[in-house]
Amino acid sequence: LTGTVWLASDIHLGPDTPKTWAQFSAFLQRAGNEADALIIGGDLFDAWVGDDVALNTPSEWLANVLNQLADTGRKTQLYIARGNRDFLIGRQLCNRIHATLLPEPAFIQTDFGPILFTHGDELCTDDKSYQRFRSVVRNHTVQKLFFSLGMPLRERIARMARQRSMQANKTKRAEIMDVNAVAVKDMFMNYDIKTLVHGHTHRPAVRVFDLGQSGVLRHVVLPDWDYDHSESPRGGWLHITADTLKLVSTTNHDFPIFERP
Ligand code: OKV
Ligand code: MN
Repeated sequence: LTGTVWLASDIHLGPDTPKTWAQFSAFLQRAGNEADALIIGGDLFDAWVGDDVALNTPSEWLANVLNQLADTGRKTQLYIARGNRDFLIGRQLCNRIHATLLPEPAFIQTDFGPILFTHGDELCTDDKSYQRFRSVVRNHTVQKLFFSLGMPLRERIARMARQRSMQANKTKRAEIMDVNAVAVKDMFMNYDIKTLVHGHTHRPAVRVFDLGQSGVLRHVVLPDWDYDHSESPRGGWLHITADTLKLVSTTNHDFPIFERP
């Protein structure tokens, strides 16, 4: 990708997130005008039970979202990655919004240099119960079974899964829900990269590790968006050009900023 690349993740849109949508909608408008490429790094939607359900009978809020994403996709190169919530996103949605589906992880060639992007949930290896859930719902056979069910049943299963997960998260310690340091280090080593970007943990940061002769490692964590349920409304994105890699906040510029060199 050449030029200005914007990267945002964990917007968590749903039927009850009008304020978050308003913020993200304004962001999409800007991205269409100011960015050459926009990457949505997973969890655009807080729940996703299949492209067929969403696209055949979209509710009013979703129709709005899809139309504006499609507008953005016509103006600027749009890429989308699956997250841990909307992991059932497929080609139908991508075609509808003029987006390219990213693999996981995704190698992204930018003017700043090569970047490895992954949503981030597979790096949370300390959360054993989540990793169990993940391997079940990502299983091909289980997904085929899920897709064979009608929309009302899929919605009911999804609602139950969300309720159970909310209960489980109440008793989990915060450290467990962060990325595992070894998993992050393995990612840098195995893919031989200097810049790793992920979202998911809702702990925005740009961490720079000085390797001396070998340069620096950059570990970027994207912020989540929440203007509807949080007492500290927030959102933001990663701005990438040839000489800049910085987190930009929708509300205040309270993120650490690093520019080259
Ligand atoms: C997404 C998460 C709910 C976390 C279910 C097979 C199976 C897919 C599914 C159901 C849930 C996605 C699709 C949702 C993520 C949750 C709760 C916790 C931590 C099956 C294939 F096995 F039941 F048949 N699902 N939905 N969670 O509501 O979008 O990521 S979801
Ligand atoms: Mn996530």
